[in-house]
Amino acid sequence: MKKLWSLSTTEHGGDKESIMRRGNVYQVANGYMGYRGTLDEFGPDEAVGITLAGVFDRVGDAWREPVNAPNGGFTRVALDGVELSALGDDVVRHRQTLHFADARFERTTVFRRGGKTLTLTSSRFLSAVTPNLGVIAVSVTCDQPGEIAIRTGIDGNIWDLNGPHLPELAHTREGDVLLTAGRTHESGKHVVVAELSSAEWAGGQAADSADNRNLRVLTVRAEAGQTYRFFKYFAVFTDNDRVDGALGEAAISAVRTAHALGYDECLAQHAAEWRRKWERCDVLIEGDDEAQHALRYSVLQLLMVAPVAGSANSIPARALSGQVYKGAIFWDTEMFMFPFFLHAYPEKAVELLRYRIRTLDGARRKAKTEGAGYRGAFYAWESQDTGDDACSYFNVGDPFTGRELRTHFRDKQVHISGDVAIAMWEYFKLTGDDSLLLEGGAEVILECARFYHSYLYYKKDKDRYEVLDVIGPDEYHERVNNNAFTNMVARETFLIAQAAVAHLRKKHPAALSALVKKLRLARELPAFAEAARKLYVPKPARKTGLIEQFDGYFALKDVPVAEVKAKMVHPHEYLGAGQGLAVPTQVIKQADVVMMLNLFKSRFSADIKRANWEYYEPRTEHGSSLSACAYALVATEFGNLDFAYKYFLKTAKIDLEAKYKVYAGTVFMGGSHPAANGGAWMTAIFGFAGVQADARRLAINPRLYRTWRRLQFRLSYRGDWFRVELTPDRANVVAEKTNRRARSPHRRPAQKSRAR
Ligand code: IFM
Repeated sequence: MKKLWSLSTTEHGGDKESIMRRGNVYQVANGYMGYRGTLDEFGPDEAVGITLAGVFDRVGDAWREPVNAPNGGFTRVALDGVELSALGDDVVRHRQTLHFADARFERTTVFRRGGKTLTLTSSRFLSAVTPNLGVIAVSVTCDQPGEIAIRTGIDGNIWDLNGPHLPELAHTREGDVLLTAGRTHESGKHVVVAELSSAEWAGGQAADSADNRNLRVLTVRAEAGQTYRFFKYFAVFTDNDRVDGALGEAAISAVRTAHALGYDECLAQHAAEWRRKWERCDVLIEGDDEAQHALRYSVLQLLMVAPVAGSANSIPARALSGQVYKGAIFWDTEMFMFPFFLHAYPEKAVELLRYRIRTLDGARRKAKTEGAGYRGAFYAWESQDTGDDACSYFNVGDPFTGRELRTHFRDKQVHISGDVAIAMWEYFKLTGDDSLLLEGGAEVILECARFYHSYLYYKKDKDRYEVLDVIGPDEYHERVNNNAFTNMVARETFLIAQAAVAHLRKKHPAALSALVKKLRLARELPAFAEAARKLYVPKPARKTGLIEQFDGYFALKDVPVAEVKAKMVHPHEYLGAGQGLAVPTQVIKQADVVMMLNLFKSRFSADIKRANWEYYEPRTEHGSSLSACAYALVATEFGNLDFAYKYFLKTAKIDLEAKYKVYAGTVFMGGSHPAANGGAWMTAIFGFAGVQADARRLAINPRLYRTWRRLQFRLSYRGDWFRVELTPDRANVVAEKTNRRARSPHRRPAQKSRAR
């Protein structure tokens, strides 16, 4: 049904925040860049942004952030000398739609001006075939004769949070192509945008390069009721692109090639590529349109921002929706987005991991320089292109005083390295492909283990290792000791390091000796085994089954979340850091112990999961978009499907309903939420479908939500593909014909979840 494949709104104006929000929700992206869902005539005041993946810049002392390209999609239409805008008073009707099937943004706005009605439509996509390319079709129709002037081309007025990153743009013209070029402030990286517009009608084109814009004016003496169409092709190239010759030439050639193909053919190729993506990755939910729509939107977001093949880029916490959170990559990627790619699009999972391999040196530098200085790899809490940490020591502003608050996200959230190692190993376990290990993945794992080994504290009287002075996933309690999640992740890293060594020893002994030699690790390796054995991990209490989040957590004030929030004096007040209201209490920001129960689900019984879920859930503020899905996932494990469903929907609709925090203290956090998108997918597939995979088997233990009549999806497992179709009374798993060892269809009655 069409409405399950699109998102529409008739809103076109409103306050800055709603315009910002629509920019996030209606963005299109292709992994190379993201184009916010803003309208053709908008400029920096309406937060137009073409955010480039993997291109970063810093101006002065401000935060380093991704670079937004000059806007090659700019168009303004004037009727009888008066420019029209959806923000003006002349709008009769407006509708904008994001088409999921081909990741395309469309708008239709009807204006009434001087007794004439003009309809403006445009259709925009970022090519899934040619990552540097954006294509737009624009049409105007007036019900009466009129003079129409269209200013279209490249807008060099760029919306930045901490710019300008391209301070001096050069606007030139090469024949029919407009070219705007700049260099980044910090490292002088070239960014070039070419644009070519072609009108279907014959008419004049005048150049117009005032106001830092590189435009042409297309004019037409419009006849009543006649539609005038033109097509825009723009291409962005930067020094990150590996091109032969000059970037400008590459950009010009890209738009000319696209123009020669024409809009329809560019769209046809793009749409065919999207059909292939959906064929692989769509999840069908029958019986619940709300869930279907929200989940499909979530999958669309993940597919749009997945890194381009060969880029070794990753996905920032706000994806490509702008510069918020410095365009940085957090643990969000490995823990919340990676599972989707691993199971549904392994080629993209590889890029995400290659990014961590590529930035290993940055993690090494961080380990050396952070705190007392450590060995191995301490991955950046907020990672950009080099892997050095973009997270500042004062990452939140106090809304009362405007002062910066010391936070320890950067120096104490040490679980990040283990999160990376776990993802690296998951890839090997679930695909059986050890090439990434050889490409640097094993080095990443060993360096992460080495980092933990140098971070551990040996407690002599207890003859055990402890992990002191950390922040777990719950960021409201800083500098705590023995956070269960962190300790578990650290221990897992040691175990994985040993398993990786064992695998290499068996299959690639020469590569192992070269690696051990390169890392000078021979004498440390036995210590990893000892660390795994003696590393203390808080256990469930015998009577209650409760796992203490960190040493002393249960002794904190036990007050309801509402009581803490009622004390807030400022709506943006941050509840953590030194003086935060949550600090002396058991109120936590996001799933922490519950996140651990989810990550290591096979190691805890349903009773333990239930006991901890019931304890921690009422104490969780869910102040992070990563929280609700962790609770949803664990709830499916012990059979609270109603709660799981509620949190599943909350996660899947986070951007659609805009129910998220926009400020942490004074820091603006708005943007899209790809980790929640991944969390929604995980809840559907691991939660309601009950998929669980390890190196030996792929198991399915369905526990469909009661209104769901069918849940259908494809999964990749150890190089093969399977179609899974679940109904309330059946589970069909069919091996695809193209699998290496084609299997016969396997049918069995659905097993009721043991937890129900
Ligand atoms: O990584 C998260 C963190 O867990 C909570 N604050 C926001 C970050 C980015 O999403």
